[in-house]
Amino acid sequence: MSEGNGNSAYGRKAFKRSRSHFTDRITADGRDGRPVEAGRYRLIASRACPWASRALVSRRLLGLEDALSLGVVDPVQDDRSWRFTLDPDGRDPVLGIRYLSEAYDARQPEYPGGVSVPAIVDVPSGKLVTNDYQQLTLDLATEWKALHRQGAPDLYPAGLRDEIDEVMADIYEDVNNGVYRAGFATGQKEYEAACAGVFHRLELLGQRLADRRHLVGDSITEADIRLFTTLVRFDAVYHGHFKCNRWKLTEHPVLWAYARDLYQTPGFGDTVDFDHIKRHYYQVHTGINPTGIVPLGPDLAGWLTPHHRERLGGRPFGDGTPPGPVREDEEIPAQGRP
Ligand SMILES: N[C@@H](CCC(=O)N[C@@H](CS)C(=O)NCC(=O)O)C(=O)O
Repeated sequence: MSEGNGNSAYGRKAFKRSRSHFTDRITADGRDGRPVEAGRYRLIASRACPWASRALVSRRLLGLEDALSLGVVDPVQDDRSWRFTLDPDGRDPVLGIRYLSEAYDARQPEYPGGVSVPAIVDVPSGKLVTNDYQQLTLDLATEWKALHRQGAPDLYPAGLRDEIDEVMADIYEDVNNGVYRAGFATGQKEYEAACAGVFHRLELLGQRLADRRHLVGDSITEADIRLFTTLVRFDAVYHGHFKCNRWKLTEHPVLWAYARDLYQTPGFGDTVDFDHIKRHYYQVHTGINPTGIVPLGPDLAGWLTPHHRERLGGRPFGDGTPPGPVREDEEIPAQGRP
């Protein structure tokens, strides 16, 4: 089970993330019986969830919106987990289901692994295909190429994969998952180790990014997406709710400018809903925040201020171009934006 409602992490001192359960891959050659096909699959995501948000960014950058439709769940789960209460009649308009668990049940009745996002569902059968958040975005970048928009960036270039994988492994361990280990620790020592690890790795990443615009090569890659999805949540939820409070992102000049640069790049900030992020963490993890009170801050205005990272050079989209405007039905409501 993943972190669930936060309470499942208690009863042991260190938080452990379980492995994703369904790992079928949607590929160009359809070797798992799931060929890439426009309109056949639906991505189900929570805008609150950092793992799902990777897929939201990739889908936008690659221009897969028409090929891979999107269902967004309510940021606050109930005891049956993720639900489609943001949609008319509380049903996903394409799948016709009220709970994401229905797609999991259609795949394997009462499977014990827990219901998580991101999830890709096969529309004709209504069955979950994959909730393998680590592989999912790599496949969007490499296997879905035939359906990418013209000018889509190469987010996982063949010649840079070793370096990207290495950077992402450290980011995953110490940053993406490190904040969860700090937040869900129930022992002082475990919390301190995780929290120290978060900031140690962030300092190293800050040094790496001091004189280069992106983490690997000179363009945006999957590594930047994975760091961004944690950084954009940092001050809103990880600093307070998860007690990763040695410093705020806004106090680290390099990482704050790096995060703003990406936030202001089409495909990144236009997927972020700070309202969903805050309500999910503060209302769902009742073990950590029993009152469920959602703080008013932080002030988000800074996200739109100049970052001056162009000075470092780099070509954010390589030989490609930025994505066009967000579809009207996927725009972030005003309360979720700076
Ligand atoms: N699928 C992965 C990672 C994805 C994940 O943890 N997603 C969270 C949201 S951020 C989730 O859906 N958790 C289940 C829940 O909260 O009910 C896992 O099982 O650990």
